Amino acid sequence: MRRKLAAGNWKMNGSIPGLDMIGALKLKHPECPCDVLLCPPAPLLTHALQNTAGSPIFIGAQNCHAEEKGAYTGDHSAAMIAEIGATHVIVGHSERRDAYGETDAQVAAKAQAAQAAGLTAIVCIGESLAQREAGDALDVIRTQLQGSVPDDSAADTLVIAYEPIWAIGTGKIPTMAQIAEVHALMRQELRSRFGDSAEDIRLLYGGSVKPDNAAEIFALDNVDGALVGGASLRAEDFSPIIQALA
Ligand code: G2H
Repeated sequence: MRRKLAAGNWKMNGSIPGLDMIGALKLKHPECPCDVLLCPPAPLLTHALQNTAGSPIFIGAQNCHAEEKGAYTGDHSAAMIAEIGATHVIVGHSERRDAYGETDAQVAAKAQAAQAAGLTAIVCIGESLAQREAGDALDVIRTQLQGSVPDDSAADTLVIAYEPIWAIGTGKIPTMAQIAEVHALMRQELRSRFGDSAEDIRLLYGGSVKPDNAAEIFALDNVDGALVGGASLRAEDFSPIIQALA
């Protein structure tokens, strides 16, 4: 049985006062109905960890370097994220693939580094609007999944987030049939690669998840939760999404 996951990706948003929303979530979720993860910007990670001490909320980073250490100004390693007590890291978000030219191979290397450091890697994949309109979405997903997920991934250190690029921050979402189709494909691809353990890998949907569409998305087969951007910044938006997973 896969435990559902509500993951918040704050991107380059938030502040120390903004972390007060964690307190609001704690009050509302003394016993979490699902796993809850927040990924604030790196400078806020230690503050977020202090805020969640004693609570069931996990804290993760939004990126890591594939190397353990070295002359990589501005970067941080997976081991550093793990050392401060964070448990997850997002890799391969389309905003990083786009802005920094991250390739599937680089994403796989980051995911591998994360897993080696004891973190759970949340590997993001998703097609562009042009790819969707050209009828290539499933091929793109298959290729990204193959190239971005390390071969030796264990199910408990791997989460896949399907985020169609055209749905990110736009308020548009795919049809439920499209989401279900991609998630079924991902499960099938993972099954052929990892066998029975693929049943334990959590598959998230991401892209304009809001309180008013969460329940419908979460009712779909193979959707084990969401990677939520804008709606994870405020407790009043994120709480109903968490509740929709209960
Ligand atoms: C997709 C998502 C979070 P939003 O990037 O990963 O953002 O929910 O704002 O579309």
